[in-house]
Amino acid sequence: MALPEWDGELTSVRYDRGTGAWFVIGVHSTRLGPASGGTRAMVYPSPDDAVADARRLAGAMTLKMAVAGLPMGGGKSVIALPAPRAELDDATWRRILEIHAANLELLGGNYTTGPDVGTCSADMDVLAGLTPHVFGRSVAAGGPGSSGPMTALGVFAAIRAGVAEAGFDGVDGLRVLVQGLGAVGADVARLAADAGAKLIVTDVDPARCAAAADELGAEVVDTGAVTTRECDVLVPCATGGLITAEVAATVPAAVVAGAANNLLADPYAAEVLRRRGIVHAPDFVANAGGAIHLVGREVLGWSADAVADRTRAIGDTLTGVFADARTHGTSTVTAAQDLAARTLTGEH
Ligand code: HCI
Repeated sequence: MALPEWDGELTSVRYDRGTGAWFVIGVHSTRLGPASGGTRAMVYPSPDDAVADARRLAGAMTLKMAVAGLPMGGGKSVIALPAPRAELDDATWRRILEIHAANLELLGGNYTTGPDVGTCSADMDVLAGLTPHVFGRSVAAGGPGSSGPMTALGVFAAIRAGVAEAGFDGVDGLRVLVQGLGAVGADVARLAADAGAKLIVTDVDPARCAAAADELGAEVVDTGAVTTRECDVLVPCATGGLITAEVAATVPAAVVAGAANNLLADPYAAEVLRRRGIVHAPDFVANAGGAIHLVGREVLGWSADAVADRTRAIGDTLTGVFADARTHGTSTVTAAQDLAARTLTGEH
């Protein structure tokens, strides 16, 4: 395997012959506290891709925690599955969680996991029976439950801040295109519809689109149209990598603000968006509501109301990031990275 340079602290990689799964944990930084970030379980083209994804996602978690003011470092787990999760039998999935829990135990609390793409609160309940280094158990099991609603609330605050920065007078009447109607995207769509947006939606699952059309009056478009359909606000809530430099140069939106981690396929895309005057809410700022929920409830002892208040404050953080970017003539990603760096180096 090629070993490109990485600025993180540790990567653990394990292959299990019995299940055919690869287990990767990227511990990017423990500078502000124990590393933390979810467990992503999906099929990858190769184990190298899984390692690269875990490292990139772990790095984003470090920035997310720093900007959100949470006393945690950044990490992420990736389980590269031998087949899509829906095709795995229960015993195989259980065995996969057992091996993951054993890896978490080996890291001894320097990394705590939680749910991410491909895992849910019920999986955290299983892990929590095997290791204490788990956030996000179900409410029934004594945990704080899904982080989806708080992630969505924070993304909606980011949309509002982005819309204001772009010179619009609120979300009412704007064309808001939501890509991905999973736990987060479906909630964001609901919040946008309640605020009077003209909703446009797309998802790989036609049933989810039909539900959004029914319940929210959304217009449904083809998944392929997401970067070419004209809209005011593009809200990516599927997996990352949507915005390549080429897409950044052509996407017909005024604001880009969503939940997907690692939205930019190419860091240069942020600069392309800036030059086109497109307001871009960096993913690691906009989608921090989930981390605020888990760390707020489980580490800091915050009430649900306090978590919601801190999550809504993502809008104010972004307003500051947009102003910094304008002042210094940088992309919003650079401005948000600088904000994180000031916390990480102890400068305020
Ligand atoms: C994320 O924001 O991508 C994951 C949130 C999270 C935060 C802390 C532990 C697990 C997951």
